[in-house]
Amino acid sequence: MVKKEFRAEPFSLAFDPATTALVMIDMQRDFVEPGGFGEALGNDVSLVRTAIEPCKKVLAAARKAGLLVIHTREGHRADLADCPPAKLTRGGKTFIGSDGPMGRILVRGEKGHDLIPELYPVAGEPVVDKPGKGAFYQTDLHLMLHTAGIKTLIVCGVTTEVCVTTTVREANDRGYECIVPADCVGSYFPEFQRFALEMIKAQGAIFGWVSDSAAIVDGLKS
Ligand code: TIU
Repeated sequence: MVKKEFRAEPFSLAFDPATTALVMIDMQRDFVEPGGFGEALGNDVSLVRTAIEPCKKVLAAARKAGLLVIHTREGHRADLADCPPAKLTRGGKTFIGSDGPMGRILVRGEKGHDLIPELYPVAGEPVVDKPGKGAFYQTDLHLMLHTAGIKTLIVCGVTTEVCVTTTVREANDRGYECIVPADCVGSYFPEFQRFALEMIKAQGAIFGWVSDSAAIVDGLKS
């Protein structure tokens, strides 16, 4: 066991690179580029694009340190049979499955559903397709992490208060220790970004730890 530490709040997090994975949540065109799901919902995607550069640094450091790296994508089958009506239609409006400039919104195989080129997976990095907001719901993520003996998760991606924190809560209940670098997660709502991060680390790390990209890179190098 190699004992290392990430600087974090509310206190440092001890980790072993052999049992630590980086989970990159939904860094898809549909959320971070114009013309996708995020913009269709009325959001300004420039607000979440700030996470891209810090994510690049953490991804490079994780690859160099030999960490397991897993990417997730939110999306649905082309026939939408895995998209419950409660998710499909909101207030009479349907976005998922409708045509957009990057193909059918949030549908697997379409351009908008793909991961952004800046953070594209390399050979050997699993990609988890998820129908929900949480990355554990109806996926094989837990099985892969458990099989690899993973105990600690570095969780990056978008959006902070939706898919990132849903996944952190799911992971925490399954026994993983999660650390979220604040500059590597993005929200369309600055106040939600702030409070989502506050909630994770409150009450003595009730769901996990909050840090930043520099602390993750330093911790992996140390
Ligand atoms: N709308 C929004 O903020 N997020 C999502 O719908 N999905 C993810 O966060 N990936």
